[in-house]
Amino acid sequence: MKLYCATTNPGKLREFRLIVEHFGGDRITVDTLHNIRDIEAPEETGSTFEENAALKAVYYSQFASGPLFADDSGLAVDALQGAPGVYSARFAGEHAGDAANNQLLLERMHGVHNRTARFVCVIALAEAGEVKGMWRGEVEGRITDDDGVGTEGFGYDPLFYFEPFSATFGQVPAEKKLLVSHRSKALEAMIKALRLNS
Ligand code: ITT
Repeated sequence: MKLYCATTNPGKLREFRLIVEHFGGDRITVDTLHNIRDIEAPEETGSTFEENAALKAVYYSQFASGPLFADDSGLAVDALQGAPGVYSARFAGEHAGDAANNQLLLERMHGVHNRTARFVCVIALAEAGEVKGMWRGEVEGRITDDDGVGTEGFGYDPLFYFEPFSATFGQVPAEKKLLVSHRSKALEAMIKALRLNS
């Protein structure tokens, strides 16, 4: 089965491909919307990951000739009442990059004792403008006390310390992150629901 994937984030796309290979074997292939950069991105107006995932999947499915999924994901920090949450990609401003977002997070967490946080991923599957299903995955960790460490992954990975690995997500290869990540959990649930698991 061919599924289209709609994301403008190369870090997500790399992980999607790897996760599908891992959990879906040869029963599923992921294709990007080749022209996604030419399509005007929808405004992410939702206040929940579910709302934004559904909004993106429905919107981009108009441009695909088959089922398409999109993910809305982010980091929820307890001491910040769940922020940056759905604003994770634009925490430090509309076009802020990972470095600026990470810098702001460290500033907000300076001197804060409770550092618990989780990554959340919601994947929505849509076809011809209609949502067919939604799956959520989460993983618990802690925000590092220092400047973060590691060059693997993307986004907040260097700041996300995962106790069972004794490392941040920025320090582990993608093949290891996918064994526990929010994105894998959501995508694996979708693959199982579609009965495409190997
Ligand atoms: P698309 O909407 O085009 O998929 P995006 O990056 O704008 O790309 P989101 O709105 O879902 O996607 O924002 C997700 C942000 O959350 C992402 O930019 C990272 O900052 C953060 N994030 C999500 N998953 C992450 C992960 O596995 N590791 C590190 N940071 C992550």
